[in-house]
Amino acid sequence: MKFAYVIAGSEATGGAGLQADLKTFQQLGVYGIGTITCIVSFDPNANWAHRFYPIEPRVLEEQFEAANAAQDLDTVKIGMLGTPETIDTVARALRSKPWRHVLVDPVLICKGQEAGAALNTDNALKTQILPLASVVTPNNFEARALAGLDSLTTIEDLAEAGRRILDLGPRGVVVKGGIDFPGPDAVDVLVQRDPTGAITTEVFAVKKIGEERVSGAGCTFASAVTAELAKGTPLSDAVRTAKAFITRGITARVAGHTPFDTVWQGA
Ligand code: PXL
Repeated sequence: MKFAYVIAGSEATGGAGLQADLKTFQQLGVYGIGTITCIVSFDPNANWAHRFYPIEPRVLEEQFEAANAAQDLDTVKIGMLGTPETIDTVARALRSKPWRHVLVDPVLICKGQEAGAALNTDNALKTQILPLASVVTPNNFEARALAGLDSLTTIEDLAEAGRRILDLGPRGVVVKGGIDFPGPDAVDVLVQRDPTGAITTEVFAVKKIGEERVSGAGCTFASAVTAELAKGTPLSDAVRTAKAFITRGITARVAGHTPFDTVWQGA
């Protein structure tokens, strides 16, 4: 059995966060184990405003202890952390043992949330979590924030953002253009630094499936990469598989009474 571990937030509608991560792990044939950092419960009577509850650090540590006592985990995905205190706790836990892969999905805001609400959280993520990452998967907004660039409108911009984020420590960065990227294609750029220090760039493009955001897409993509890495797949092939997986999941998206459709991992 191959195991994939995720440290992320619970999302009450089932569309994103830990729920999307575990569904993705299952679908890609790895045994998923999750540790909850926070609960996002939303308010359906207030336009689905985010209601956010951090998990007490001690409870987070206990989950980490139990997960890692139960199985020999070496591949972890980090999703939404939420507060500087949670980031401290997760950074300490990650440093307590060696990992083969630490994939960080740098969730800065959720769809529909106000941008820039929590600058201290963003800064803590950048200074404490990113240096522990082997792979980072920022979306267009997160890549601009982390790379300090105003706009990403060309493939070269995506690659430049990726190179700047490589300087924060990871071996690989997948910059996702998403629907904000101009043109008919959903373009992702993988930038990797090999052991000799040489930087390679690969472009993954498929036709966009509409121009609407789909909830859980980022979480699902990052957990698909994580599941593949857990199986021993090289990063470039893991990204290719994850891109095909999210393309199928978005094509088969599920509507609800929520502002955004959500990914169907079972497609
Ligand atoms: O899609 C980003 C995201 C990640 N994790 C959790 C979330 C969201 C967005 O709502 O709630 C827990």
